[in-house]
Amino acid sequence: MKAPTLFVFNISHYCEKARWALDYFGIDHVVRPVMVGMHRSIARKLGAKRGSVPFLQTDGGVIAGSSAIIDWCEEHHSGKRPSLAGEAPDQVRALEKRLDDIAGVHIRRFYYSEALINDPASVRPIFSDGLPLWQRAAVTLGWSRIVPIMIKVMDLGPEQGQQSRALLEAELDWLDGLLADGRPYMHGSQWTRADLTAAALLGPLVAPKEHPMVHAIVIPKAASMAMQAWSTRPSLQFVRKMYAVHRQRH
Ligand SMILES: N[C@@H](CCC(=O)N[C@@H](CS)C(=O)NCC(=O)O)C(=O)O
Repeated sequence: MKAPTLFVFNISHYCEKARWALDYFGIDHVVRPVMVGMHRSIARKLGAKRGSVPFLQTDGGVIAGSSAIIDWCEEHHSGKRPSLAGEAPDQVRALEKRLDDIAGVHIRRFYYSEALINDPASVRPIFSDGLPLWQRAAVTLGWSRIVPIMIKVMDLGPEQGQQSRALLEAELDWLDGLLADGRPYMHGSQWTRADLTAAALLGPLVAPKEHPMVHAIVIPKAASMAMQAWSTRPSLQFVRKMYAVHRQRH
């Protein structure tokens, strides 16, 4: 099998989720940062049903979306690492979906609503790192046109940022509550895809040292204050622990 290629935005926490799954299962792969704006046409050309990153180019076709990529890993790993499905796969998937749909979306909107509105230049480097030279130049020259599109597509703004902050905080309350009985993982006694998802999507709030990308993100003031205020929450201590124990890189 040829090593699959994972197409990513460096900044994307959903991409970190997919990358972590590939690393966890020990599946040799290439990580390829893709230029914002070109990602959809590349995905389409490869035959992906969805244009968002992450997508994984494999011998057998393209796999789009972090959950589908975990499914693919489950089918293609060498069997050396335990499955991430957990003891109750449907319940584990429901936890994963909740994290994908709420925490993942609102942590991103909270961050970009401050960073892209107040200091868009601080976001640009992470979108050009790792690209071929001409694409880096295109991102630099086109950034002032890319930013308003991102603002529109993600519905960013000061009010939206506050709204997302509140929704994110409610999800942290929920996760704190779930972990309050001292359980080691979100469901059952095994490390599952729900735990990996929680850690990858909330990782930017914690900036764990094992994270391959988060240290390149410039954190704006309100986000940084929230990170400090939330740092002792059980949910974020859990994220730190998941990175320390389970995030081996290959
Ligand atoms: N639920 C999807 C979310 C993927 C997603 O939202 N990706 C963002 C980057 S964080 C993206 O590609 N946005 C640009 C686009 O959709 O064109 C997953 O888990 O893969």
